[in-house]
Amino acid sequence: MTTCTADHLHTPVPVPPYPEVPQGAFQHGIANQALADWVARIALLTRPDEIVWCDGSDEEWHRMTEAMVQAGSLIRLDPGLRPDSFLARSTDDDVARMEDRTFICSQTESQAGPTNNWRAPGSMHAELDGLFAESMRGRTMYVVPYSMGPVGGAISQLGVQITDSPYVVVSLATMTRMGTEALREIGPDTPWVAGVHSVGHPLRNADGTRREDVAWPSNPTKYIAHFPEERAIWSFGSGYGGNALLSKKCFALRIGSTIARDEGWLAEHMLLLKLTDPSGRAFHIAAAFPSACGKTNLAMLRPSLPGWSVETIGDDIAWLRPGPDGRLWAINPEAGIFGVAPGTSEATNPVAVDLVRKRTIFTNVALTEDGDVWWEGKSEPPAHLIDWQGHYWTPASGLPAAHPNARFTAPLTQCRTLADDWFAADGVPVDAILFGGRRASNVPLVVESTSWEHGVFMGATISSERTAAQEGTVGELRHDPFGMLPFVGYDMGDYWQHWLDVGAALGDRAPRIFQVNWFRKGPDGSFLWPGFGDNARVLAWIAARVSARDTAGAVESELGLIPAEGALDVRGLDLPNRSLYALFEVDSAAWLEECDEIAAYFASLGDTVPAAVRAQLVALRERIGEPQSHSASSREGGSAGTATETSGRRAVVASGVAA
Ligand code: GTP
Ligand code: SPV
Ligand code: MN
Repeated sequence: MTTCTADHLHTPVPVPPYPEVPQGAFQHGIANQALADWVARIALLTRPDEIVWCDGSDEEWHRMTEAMVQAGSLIRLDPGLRPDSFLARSTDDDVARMEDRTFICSQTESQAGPTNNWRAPGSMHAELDGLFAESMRGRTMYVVPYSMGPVGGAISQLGVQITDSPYVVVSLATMTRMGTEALREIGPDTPWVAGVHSVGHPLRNADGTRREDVAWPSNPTKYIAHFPEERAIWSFGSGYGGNALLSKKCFALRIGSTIARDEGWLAEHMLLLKLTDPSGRAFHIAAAFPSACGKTNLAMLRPSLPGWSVETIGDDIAWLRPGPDGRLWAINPEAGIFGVAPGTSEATNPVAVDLVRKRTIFTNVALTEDGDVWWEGKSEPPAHLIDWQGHYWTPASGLPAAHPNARFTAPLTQCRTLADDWFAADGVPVDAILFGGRRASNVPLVVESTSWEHGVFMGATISSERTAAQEGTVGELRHDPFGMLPFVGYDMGDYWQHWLDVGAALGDRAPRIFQVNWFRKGPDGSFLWPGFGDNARVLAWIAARVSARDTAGAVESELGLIPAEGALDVRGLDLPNRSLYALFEVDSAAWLEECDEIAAYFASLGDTVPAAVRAQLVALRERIGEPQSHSASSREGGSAGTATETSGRRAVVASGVAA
């Protein structure tokens, strides 16, 4: 077995004439025979004009982005305003993850469970072979090796994606540790996850005649198919985000969750941050929120509380594994941020604003007259723009200038709040896990679970209003357990049981679990909580709770432990008592309805829902008891005094503000 050198990896391997590609033709330098054979087999199927092994160098990134500018698939932004930055515009049928085109092809349908689309692996492979047949004619096939997590780290994993999209290659170069170093890690017996991706737009017809390329090639037929037993992903027809960057949701979460189940760890849709209190004590916090519900923002939070700091480790995915010391250790397996652009501003997320000042690929944002980018919420709308579809736009156009799921792709090393911990090969020990969603009603600002089982119940019962991150109706409330509804690669009930098992193994070394909700609304429809930098106030309470040996700072509510009087620092906030009360109000009637709804949801998941999770629902219903007729009127009343009449326990929170 020869070792690999960067030299030959640079050189395109000539492929034609077909079909005499010898088995292992691409193995020179590749220590793993299965990898060499797989590349040859995919080339024989898809028939590209050439094969390029990507090395992950700066030179490669600049060469490829420049070629895409020449080809018209990227627009270079003004080099003075946004150096090394580009705008890509997708077609309007390829703007978000497509959950109805996403499949888990496990051996049996019950392994995939009721929340996933399932297809038998044999029939899916047959259909995909038909679609991929000669799908890369006239194009370059890129072989993209990458490491998820620090190369060689205890929690890290390796992957290789084949793609015919240069946009995907330059995105993966940012999003993962991509290139020669990762390829070198794949020894003769090293496991790696295989990803095959084609946009499905060959540049030559079957008769050899030329077919025009377009700025955003794609195919009306789309599949994002996962084969957990093979540890393989096949994606056809889409070039966007999680559909096409197979390292992200496909590998790190869907295939990752099945590997994690088999090996006793957790692959989660979580941000990871380091919180430091004024005394210098550090806490590591992981938080799972559904798509477009605030992970990137929380990971980069600028605390409004003096003396506190937040450093970023990850903003979307965390892999958590019990360590030799019996605690739960976590890494961010990614190297970049694929963040939601709309809503990002100096006021909401100055760190992200700074992150995207250079070397950033923007997708589906608007273009300004001077060659910069714009999106809703960035600033006052300019007088005119070119919108995300390339059309002239003015504020009177009545349509968003940027697509609501417009995104930026930038390296984490550009994040000025990046924690040194991101580089730590074996990750960080986790002190607290947060579950949250976008809930206009019912769910309080923060609640602490009373046990791991109760925390798993909190994760299992997350509901959230749909966002633009996936196709579907925005605003509709849907269950999204652990923020993982579209990302668990096996049966949902079995996944909950796996969480219970991991907690049991961790015992009293397990992180504490909390539920948070930044999105509760008042009667006038506006957010009750200022959010963003003020979320540090909630983190500070969580840190205090993690440090506390007893229930100091907390009181019981029907839903779990909430801040005691004065324990949530709201000094300096313009927050009426009425709002603080409403943020923690437990409306019994609404919660009994929610319990019925949860029971129906559990029933829809079948008999794999763990008994311990069902028992939590029974206990919750008992704690809530009969509906309280006066809860609605006290909400209207709006003073701490009125709150006292409703519930002595919650009143302590409300009176804390006045103090
Ligand atoms: P994915 O990348 O899709 O997984 O999203 P995410 O969970 O990282 O969400 P992100 O932080 O990008 O936030 C999505 C949207 O929610 C943005 O428009 C934010 O401005 C908004 N948002 C984030 N945090 C808060 C908050 O504390 N309060 C309010 N009101 N909005 C928030
Ligand atoms: C999400 O939808 O949760 C994202 C964007 O983070 S994507 O990479 O497209 O999945
Ligand atoms: Mn996400």
